[in-house]
Amino acid sequence: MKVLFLGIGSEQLGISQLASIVKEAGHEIDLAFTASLFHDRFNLEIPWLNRFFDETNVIIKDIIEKKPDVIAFGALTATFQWSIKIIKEVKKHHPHIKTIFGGVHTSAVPEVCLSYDEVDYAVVGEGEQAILDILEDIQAGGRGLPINNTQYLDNNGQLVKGRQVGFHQELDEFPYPEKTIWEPYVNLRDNYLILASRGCPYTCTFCFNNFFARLPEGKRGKYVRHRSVAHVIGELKWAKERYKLKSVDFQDDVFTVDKQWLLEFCEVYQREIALPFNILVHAKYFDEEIAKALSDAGCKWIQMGIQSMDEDFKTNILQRREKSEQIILALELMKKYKLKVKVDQMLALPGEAIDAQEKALNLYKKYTPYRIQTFWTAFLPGTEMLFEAYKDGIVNDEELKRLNHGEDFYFFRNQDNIKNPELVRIYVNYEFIYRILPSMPRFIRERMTESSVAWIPRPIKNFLGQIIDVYAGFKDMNVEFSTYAIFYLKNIFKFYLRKIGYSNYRIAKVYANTPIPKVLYLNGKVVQLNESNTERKEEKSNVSSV
Ligand code: B12
Ligand code: SF4
Repeated sequence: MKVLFLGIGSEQLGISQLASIVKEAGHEIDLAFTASLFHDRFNLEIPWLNRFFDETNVIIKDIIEKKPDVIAFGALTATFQWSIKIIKEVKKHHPHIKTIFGGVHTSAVPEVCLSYDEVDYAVVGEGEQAILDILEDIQAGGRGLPINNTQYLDNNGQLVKGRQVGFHQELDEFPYPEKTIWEPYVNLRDNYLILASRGCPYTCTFCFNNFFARLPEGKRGKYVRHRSVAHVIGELKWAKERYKLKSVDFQDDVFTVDKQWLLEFCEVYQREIALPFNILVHAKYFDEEIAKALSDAGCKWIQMGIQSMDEDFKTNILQRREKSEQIILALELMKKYKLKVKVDQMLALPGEAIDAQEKALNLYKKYTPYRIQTFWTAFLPGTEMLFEAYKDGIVNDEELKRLNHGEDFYFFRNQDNIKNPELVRIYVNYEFIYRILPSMPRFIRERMTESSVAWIPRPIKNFLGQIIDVYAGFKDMNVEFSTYAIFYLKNIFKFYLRKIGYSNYRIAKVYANTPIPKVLYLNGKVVQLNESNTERKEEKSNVSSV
């Protein structure tokens, strides 16, 4: 069958993984992608420029021409409505095309997704087995027995729910993600996205892990799982050769969660890959041995969620258990080992006292990170935080509906949940200080207070804050910034090429046309198998998985 995946704004690792699985099962795979410039659901939001560069209609036309059997999409709350618009148009021309939705938004509110007639299957939770089972079901004529991790409406409009099974335990059993489908659209060389593990030991009330970890019925298995070091290194070796990688971006929720794995990884990575890399950590999983190993291995940037400096609020309401001393220790160690840290700080958390911002500001004055990234609390569907906000009347019925349908969802700029304009004004002042603080000399930093910036008009604060933040990103050689800028430049170039009728320009340059190796897991080690490698083929009967 021809399975076409939809992509928007950036690579989606879930799609890369599913595409490789679907391909290995013998189906044809394809990707329709839009950069969605200036409305990338990531950072930049300039509506009039977005209208100018909008190419949703190009995608729709492309899909109508390609006429796939199946369209598959991994929905985030911010991208859900975009995908609905596409499938509505496509289905007008080809009503027989089946659509499969998965991803965190679908997993949070499957019944909302299925309320759109154009969505045929909603996958809840991990989708590797579910997508294969659905494709089989479609091939057999459709809507047979319930499918695990899947929901759909039968011919009478009745909801059929498959069992929610546990998490896949052996990540090495999956083939390497299919990166090649992104080559025409995404810059894979400058900042290569990869995951070495899945899951998080926490279930913070505002995060998707809050419900995702609890999806399975009965035995769920371990939620935090790692690929073997060899499996990760194998993928990076392949990618290094094919794209001449410049840096690697690990998107694991807490990269340091398994210390033994981490120390082994750092040693092998330094020897075999030796490229700068970025990670995300949690203060509770950070000590001197880890900091040193990361630094020796070439780690450059670390992202650490601090979110709130009110310890009680954090423990009782956010379900985050780290202590302020652990945060301070982590920041000190990062400084000692020259690991550039970018911290996440939340604004307008419901129920958090405003003096928590003052505590955070004092922390950042003393242990100044390279960047303080602010997030206005966004209520994600499926999370306890949204549930509580609804119960407390912070979110009303209409707002709940709009959130669950993914309408008007902004991650960075959401200020809707604070009804008091005076409070918004104070938060805006803190946001401005956080943005500029890392670029200020010490003597100014120490004198900065919320009231000292209150006189600056708000539009100037917004503009200046963004400019200084971007300046700091480039000055500190934050690879995310340069990659983002290059992505925009290349896509604008591509947009104009398309206007003059040329559409074959590829964004990722391929240096060595190495096919993605098949991976064998043999006696606890990963072995790579090429088609020509007959010796290894003979060993196939001894291996535990392919
Ligand atoms: C890497 C990452 C990014 C990267 C890559 C973008 C991407 N879309 O993956 C970058 C940095 C660009 C990014 C940006 C954003 N991100 Co982000 N990001 C992540 C992160 C850390 C990992 C995602 C991932 O690869 N997971 C691993 C894969 C294997 O899991 P998965 O995607 O869930 O896929 C599995 C299942 O969901 C399912 N599945 C997924 N898709 C499909 C499709 C089909 C057809 C099927 C059957 C199944 C299926 O099967 C997959 C395999 O088991 C997650 C947190 C997390 N740990 O998941 C946040 C996360 C996805 N991001 C989030 C958000 C909010 C964003 C932004 C909107 C925020 C922002 N403004 O920065 C933007 C959106 C950009 C965009 N256009 O997509 C939220 C989404 C919450 C929500 N309800 O929508 C998450 C969950 C973090 C959180 N706060 O809770 N992000
Ligand atoms: S520690 Fe981070 S990734 Fe883990 S549940 Fe909390 S916010 Fe989500």
